[in-house]
Amino acid sequence: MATAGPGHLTPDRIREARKDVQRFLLHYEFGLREIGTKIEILRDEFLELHDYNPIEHVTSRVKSPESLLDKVARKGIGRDLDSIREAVTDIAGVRVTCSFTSDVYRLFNLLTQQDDIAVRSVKDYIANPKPNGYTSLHAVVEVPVFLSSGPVSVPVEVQFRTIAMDFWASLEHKIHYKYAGDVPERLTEELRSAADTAAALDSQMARLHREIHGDPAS
Ligand code: 0O2
Repeated sequence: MATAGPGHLTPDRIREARKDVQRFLLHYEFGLREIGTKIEILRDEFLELHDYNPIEHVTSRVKSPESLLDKVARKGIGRDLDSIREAVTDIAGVRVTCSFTSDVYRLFNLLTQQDDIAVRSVKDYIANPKPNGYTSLHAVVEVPVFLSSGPVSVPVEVQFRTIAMDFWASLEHKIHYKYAGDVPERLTEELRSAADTAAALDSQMARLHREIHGDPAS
C-alpha cells in the first residue's frame, strides 16, 4: 500500500493545517479584544470626566482567510504562517470613528502612549491625504496577549477617522470595488472634490462645536 510522502495532503494533515490557521487567527482575535477594551475604557472615563463622548463608533475585524491569501499572493509574501505574521500587519484591524479631528489625535495619543503598547508604524493621511482624497490616521501597534504558554505580542492596525472621513472612505471603497479599481476619471475627480467638502465640513463642525461648548477636554 502506498504511504503519503512529505508533501502529500492527507485528511490528518489537512485537519492539522486547519487547526494551525485557526490558532494563528485566534491570537489576532485576542489582540482585537485587548485594544477594544482599552478604547472602551478611554471612552467611558472621558465620558465620566468631561461629560462628553469623543467616539461615535468602533468596529473591528480579523481579516478573513480568503482576503489574507489574496493579499499574500498580491504582495508576493511566502505562504507559511511565519512569513505572513512578519509581513502582514493588518490581520487584526480596529476602526475608531470620532466626532471631530481633534478627538482623532486625542484618542491616538491616549492609546499609543500606554506603557504596554508598542507603536510599529504610523501613517497620518489626515496631515498628508492620499492623492485620491483618502484621509485617516493609521497606527500599527503591538499589544501583549497573555496565553497559558506565556505572552505573545500581537500587531493590530488601528484606523482613527471622523464621521465625514468614514463616510467618504466607505463610498470610495464601494466605487473602487464596483469598477474593480478602474474608476472612470469623472468619478475620481468627484471623489477628490467630495474629500475637500468632507474636510471643510469637519472644520466647520469643529468650529461650531468649540463656539457652543468650548474644548470639552481642556
Ligand atoms: P480592508 O478591507 O479595509 O482591510 P497594505 O496594503 O495595507 O499592506 P498600505 O496600502 O500602505 O499597505 O496600507 P495603508 O495605507 O495603511 O492602508 C491600509 C488600509 O487603509 C486599507 O486596508 C483600507 O482599510 C484603508 N485605506 C487605505 N487607502 C484607502 C483608500 O484609498 N480608500 C479606502 N476606502 N480605504 C483605504 P485594505 O487591506 O486595503 O482593506
